[in-house]
Amino acid sequence: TIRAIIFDLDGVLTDTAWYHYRAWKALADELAVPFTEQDNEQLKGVDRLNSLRWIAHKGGLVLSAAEEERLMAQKNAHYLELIQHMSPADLYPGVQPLFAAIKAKGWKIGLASASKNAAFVLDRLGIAADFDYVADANQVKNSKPDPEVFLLAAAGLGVVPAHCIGVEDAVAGIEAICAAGMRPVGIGEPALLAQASLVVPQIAALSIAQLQALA
Ligand code: B16
Ligand code: MG
Repeated sequence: TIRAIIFDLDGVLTDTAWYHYRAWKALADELAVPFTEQDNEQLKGVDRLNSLRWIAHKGGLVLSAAEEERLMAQKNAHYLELIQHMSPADLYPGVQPLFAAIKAKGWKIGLASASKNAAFVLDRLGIAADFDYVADANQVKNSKPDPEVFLLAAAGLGVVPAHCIGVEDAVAGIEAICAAGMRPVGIGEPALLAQASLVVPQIAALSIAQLQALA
């Protein structure tokens, strides 16, 4: 039985992944570390500190705690600037009808995001009120692929993980869903998200019938 669908935010409901990429790219350029869109795939679902450390490691840089703080603040300021003008028009097509179908089934809707900016983005997208529970990076200690944020979302919804489906675009996110004991649905490349029970190219291609069939 399915009782809840728990969504990742960036790359599943909206394309903030692109804005994260642009903000990290600008920082990497400044640090003279080569950084491509392919590199950025590795950072999807990875929290801010671990993303910075990944880039520093790629460039062979060792950063002090103070430098890490400064660079994270700089990246986030740039990212916030980029997402200021987001609006309901930035919601991926298909999200609203899918949410309506989920509610019609009586299933709950949760969020499990590695972003500290999740609440702001939900607000800009005009979908904050659709969620029965929102779990984000402000509440958890361990970043995806650790299952903590998905487990927190399930607990907040009052649904046991075995009755939840998690929807993710990131490799680390699919791992987190599996580790939480939920059924994983991937958005993106089947080759990249091989651990998922079902992979669709974008959320518009995900039907309630496909979710029901995972029961
Ligand atoms: P912030 P998600 C993740 O969000 C992004 O995929 C990842 O690229 C980003 O580094 C992370 O949030 C942290 O975001 O700097 O805003 O706290 O995909 O788990 O919704
Ligand atoms: Mg994501």
